[in-house]
Amino acid sequence: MSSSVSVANENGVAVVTIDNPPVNALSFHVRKPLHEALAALRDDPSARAIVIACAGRTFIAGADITEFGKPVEQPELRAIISLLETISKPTVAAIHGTALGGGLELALGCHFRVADQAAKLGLPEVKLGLLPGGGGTARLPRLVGAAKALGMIVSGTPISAGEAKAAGLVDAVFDGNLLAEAVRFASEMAAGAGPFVPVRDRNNRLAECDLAAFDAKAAELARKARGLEAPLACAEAVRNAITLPIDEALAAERQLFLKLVAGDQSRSQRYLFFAEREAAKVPGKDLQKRKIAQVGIIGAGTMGGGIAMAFVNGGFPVTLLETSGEALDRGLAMIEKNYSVSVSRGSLSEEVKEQRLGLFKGSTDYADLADCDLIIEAVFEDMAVKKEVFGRLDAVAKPGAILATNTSYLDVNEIAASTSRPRDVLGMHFFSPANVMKLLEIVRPDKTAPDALATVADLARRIGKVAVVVGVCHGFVGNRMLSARGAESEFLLLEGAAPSQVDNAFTDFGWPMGPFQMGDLAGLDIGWRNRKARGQTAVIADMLCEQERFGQKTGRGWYRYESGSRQPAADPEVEALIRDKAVERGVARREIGADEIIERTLYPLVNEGAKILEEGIAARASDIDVVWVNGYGFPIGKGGPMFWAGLEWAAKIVERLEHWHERTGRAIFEPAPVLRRFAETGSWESVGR
Ligand code: 3H9
Repeated sequence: MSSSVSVANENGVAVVTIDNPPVNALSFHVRKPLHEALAALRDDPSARAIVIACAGRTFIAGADITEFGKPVEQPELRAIISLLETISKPTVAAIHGTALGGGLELALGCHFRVADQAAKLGLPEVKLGLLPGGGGTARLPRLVGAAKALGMIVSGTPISAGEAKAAGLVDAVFDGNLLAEAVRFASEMAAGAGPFVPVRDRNNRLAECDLAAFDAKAAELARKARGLEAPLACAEAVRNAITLPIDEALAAERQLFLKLVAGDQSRSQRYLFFAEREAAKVPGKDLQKRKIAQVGIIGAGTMGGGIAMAFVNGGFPVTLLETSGEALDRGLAMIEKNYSVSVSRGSLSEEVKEQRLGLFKGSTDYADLADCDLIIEAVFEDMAVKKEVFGRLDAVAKPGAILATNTSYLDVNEIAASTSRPRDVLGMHFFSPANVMKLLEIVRPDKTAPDALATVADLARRIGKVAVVVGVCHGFVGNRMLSARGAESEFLLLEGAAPSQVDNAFTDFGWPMGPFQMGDLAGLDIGWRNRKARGQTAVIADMLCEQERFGQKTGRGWYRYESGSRQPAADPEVEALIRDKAVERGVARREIGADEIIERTLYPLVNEGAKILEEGIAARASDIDVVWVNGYGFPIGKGGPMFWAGLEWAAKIVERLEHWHERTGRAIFEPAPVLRRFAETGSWESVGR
């Protein structure tokens, strides 16, 4: 028997153990021996019951994602589940770690599921642009009801063993030796302790379903899907489970799965799954990490407070430093308010809130940072101010403490050089709100020690961030490319597009919102202040700010917001202002289509990404995609700008960039050599530096 699957007999209970590190995915080399083992045990009288368990850190994490897109090797997962359902002795899945996707579907093929109390169970296929394709959409509703199944399948979020027990997904939860308990449980069932009916034959929960309520919920989910096909297919498949005989529902699920797995959206989302894991592989990741027990944050504004919350939420005590008692009180009050909002929404208990608040220590004295292992400054974005802060840190921080700046644009080499310990200095660029947004750009100056980098990358994962290591340049990866994306915005307006047309082109593409809506949400005054500090101007945005149109917070920006509403309404005043400016500057106005908007915003975005790759600011094209999907809302169904460049056909991008370059003379459109090579080879990997 293959080493991936082994069988042992424990007092008449056959224990089938899958051992396929790291996560026991159902690769072909597992499926084949598993099928053979179950077929043999079905007819083996010495086995009164069967337990399926896994070695290592987890139960089965799903199908082997690397096999998608290749010809399927038999037996398929569905055949194994069908075989399981022909077994006329109790079958029990013993779940520890996570039972995900095809792993949970295999468990649904068993008569019973028992779980360790720390286990999690879910069908996360939707996050890969798929739906459960091993019968999960037909079997899960039979155990937990259609409404609960719909929620689990469309969100892809796993539930705890306790919740699974309450919902009817697992039959018993154990605290202790799971395998021994599972064998005992199976033995009792074999001795007649309870009926054992295949899940496919249990229809009671389905009969309870209110189809009209289900449809209303499904319609609501469809509205939120934003162009993604998988959530809609999930809802359709669960509905089939209610309305069709199970074999028809299973056949329909299969068809939906095959369509999704062959499509660009799932390809993009699977690519992103591996891209995120690749980004985590930072140079020196196997080095001994520095010990981080206490974190210091300088600046208790929106950014500093959010960063502090991110660490506290990850269990780290934080010393929060401000220049004055009032500023500190304001910052701490804001943090408390944020936690209270979570409590009122039911996402946090009062007890956890209190525990978290207990991890904050406020201070106005740099000396209080002396015991911190990592200190992050989140003060005003000004080189002189940053240098002063780092000078003071240099004086008080203990040897080996990592000193980080949260700058969004500034030269981290220069900041590092202003200290006596550049090996300990790096950038940690969080995204607002920092306790929510998953992206962290770890900015690596020339002299940072590899173990400092590895420590921060490891820490990022521990506080739930998706970290990407980037090099030093103005704006790093994300904000530098954002500038390229926005460079044409005002030209588009002057030449004839309304802000809403630009934003609609973006939302039709799959962005959560367009650049003007985004500006209004973030506050137009922020960009205005930055421009003024850098001696820059923006023709229309500056004028809006001069009229105190700062966006949502003042009720007027690129759009108008009626009394406290967040719903943007087109504002004729802004449109008139744009028209006047166009006349003043002699710009002829014309009809501008969505294609042109995409070409003049997203093609430069890709082009800038290519330059970033060429300069080595990002190590991989996939790192750039991870930044854009996690930090800026690039639609996941398109995989990020660099992946999308392949989907969009890079030769066309080059050709259109050349067209706009010729027409405008603007450098933003000059195709990067790396992009040209990508257009020829179809691979960013071959672009070399
Ligand atoms: C499915 O099941 C379809 C079925 O419905 C229908 C079939 C017909 N396959 O995340 P980690 C690798 S779709 C292949 O760092 P963690 C991963 O790339 C599947 N490889 O660990 C990494 O490799 P490397 C539905 C996989 O402890 C290593 O394992 N299931 C798979 O932080 C460690 O991963 C899912 O979507 C896989 N399925 O988290 C679950 N999973 O070391 C996907 C992981 O070379 N997986 N790898 O970079 C996860 O969510 C997390 O990996 C898990 C562990 C929570 C399990």
